Amino acid sequence: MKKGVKMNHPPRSSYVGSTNSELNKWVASVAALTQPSHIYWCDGSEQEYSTLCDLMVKSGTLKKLNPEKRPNSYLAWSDPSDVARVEDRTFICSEKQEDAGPTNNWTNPAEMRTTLSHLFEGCMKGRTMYVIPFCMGPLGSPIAQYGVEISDSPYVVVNMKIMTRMGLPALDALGQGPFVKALHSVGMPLSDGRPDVTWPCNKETKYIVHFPETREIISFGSGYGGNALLGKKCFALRIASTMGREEGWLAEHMLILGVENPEGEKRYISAAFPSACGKTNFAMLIPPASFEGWKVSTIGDDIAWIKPNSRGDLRAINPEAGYFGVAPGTGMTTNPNAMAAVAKNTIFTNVALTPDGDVWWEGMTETAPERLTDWQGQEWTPGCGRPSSHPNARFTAPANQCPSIDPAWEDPEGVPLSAMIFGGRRADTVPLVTMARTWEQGVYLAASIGSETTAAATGAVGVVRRDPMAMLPFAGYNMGDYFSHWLSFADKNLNLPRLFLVNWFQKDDAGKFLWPGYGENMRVLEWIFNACRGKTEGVPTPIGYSPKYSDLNWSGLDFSAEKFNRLMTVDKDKWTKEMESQTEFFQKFGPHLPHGFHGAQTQLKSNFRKLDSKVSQESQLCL
Ligand code: TSX
Ligand code: MN
Repeated sequence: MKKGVKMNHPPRSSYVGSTNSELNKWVASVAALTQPSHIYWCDGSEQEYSTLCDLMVKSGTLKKLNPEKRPNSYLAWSDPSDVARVEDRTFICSEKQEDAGPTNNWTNPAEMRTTLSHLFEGCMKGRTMYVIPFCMGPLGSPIAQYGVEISDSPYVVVNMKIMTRMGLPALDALGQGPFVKALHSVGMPLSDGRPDVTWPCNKETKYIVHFPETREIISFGSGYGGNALLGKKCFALRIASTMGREEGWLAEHMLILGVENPEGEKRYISAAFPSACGKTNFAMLIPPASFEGWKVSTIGDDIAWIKPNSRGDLRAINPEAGYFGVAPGTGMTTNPNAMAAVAKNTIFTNVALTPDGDVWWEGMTETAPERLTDWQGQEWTPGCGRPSSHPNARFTAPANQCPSIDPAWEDPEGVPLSAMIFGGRRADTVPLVTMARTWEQGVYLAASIGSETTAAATGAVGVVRRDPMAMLPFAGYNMGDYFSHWLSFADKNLNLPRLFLVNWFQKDDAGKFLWPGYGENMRVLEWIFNACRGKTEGVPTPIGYSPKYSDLNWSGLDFSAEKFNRLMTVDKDKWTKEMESQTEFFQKFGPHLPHGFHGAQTQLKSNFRKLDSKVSQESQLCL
């Protein structure tokens, strides 16, 4: 036996096959197509996790970190060409193109299946095919859903162990029931004894494909993040959003947090933000010292599944069991809870290695270590002009290691939502916080959120890239129909949460952030907590209700009424342009755009006519 083959030998399965005949049939057919050397059924045990990590340490995929600095933790460096989700290679293959909508790539499903079956033929040669049963959501929860990923990547197995309820308990709970088929290959067969590389992937060909009608996912060519950990974006957002539309629930790109006041009253709030707005930071917010007795707790940092219960409450679960968070920018000043969560039992990907076997990334500490090995294995010093970590470097950490984890985070019934927040990254126009008047207005404003582009992303600076509900890359069906699905919740006699719009990112004329953000967002969160309980009125503005300066608790922060009023301004001229730009964006949905959106915009325009901008600003200035 050749050396390379032996290194790739899998651990011994604790079981082979399942009682689910559909699953057994599928595994057999995939094995016949992909021709792996071994088939391994994952049991999800700690022992299996350790064995696979050891295997990857031997093959060079992982480095074991210093157990004194970072117990039971590992570092992976990916291929430089395989560092992020590939949106232009992501497809929604519904029978009709119209059902994928104008914001998704579409290919006819039969045609796509032909393409993929050629790519998958023999694509696991020389590798082990792992069968990974998993549950999204607490095991046995009425809101949870099951999936099985077949993958030829042991890195996927150990990440799925952290990110989902994976292995025998999930398989047992699945029983004979239905499951989402999620097929993944790194797309690099080891034919004829070809040696492996430390990060196998296919540099030429990548496909991230969803078949919403048959609830299947097929991913080829990438081993990274959302391209490969198929329970997350592919299942919990794209496939689940189509399930939710059919079944009357929502799969959303939202964090979920709990807020408790000093009197012990508690509410749960979800929040949707586009990428690079600090969702994980907000989910793990630590109130300023002056907020004595207030507690913020974390249920989830990325995805919420929201389902009405029999009493008409919207109950939310976090379908995930871990955090797959962006490392750069995460540090003791920005997010101490996340730093505690990644202190042990964590897989790091594309961050730098310290000489003493720990990890480092930009923003982890104020001053960089004198010497590092960067994410590409090169020597690195603070002055060398390159970042030590890839900007999209990640940690994979168990959710329950976060000190702010909410006691109810695994409640199978979910937590009841009192408010939903929508935010974007806007230098002006969108105020710090407003509460929508109605569900319809809130849904319209949520569909209008977006972030201003930075030079890095597109070259054009200051152009708003709309990202409705932060779901643009994650809707598994026509986004116009998605808006209608959201609006339909108003007709169901539910206890609907109040909807809020926030913007932490306004800038002054010199380009400086006007709002300190981070923990200081607690001041806004307190107002939201009170507003959704009807404990504070707010001042009417054309786009909803906003707090007066005196409605916020300013203790411990030197922040003037003048600055606050600037952050709260709803400028008529800016909003006239804003609504024109919104209209232009929504035009692409054609006949799929709900009538309610025309109504919402007509209403907004009439509000601006009625409430002259000067009057509304003066009313806000009543201190
Ligand atoms: O996560 C962020 N949040 C939410 C926190 C709960 N970030 C980081 C975004 C990138 C991931 C923020 N950045 C936030 C914010 O509220 N606000 C800003 C903008 C900002 C940046 C630096 C400062 C202030 C605001 N610095 C000082 O005020 C010193
Ligand atoms: Mn996300």
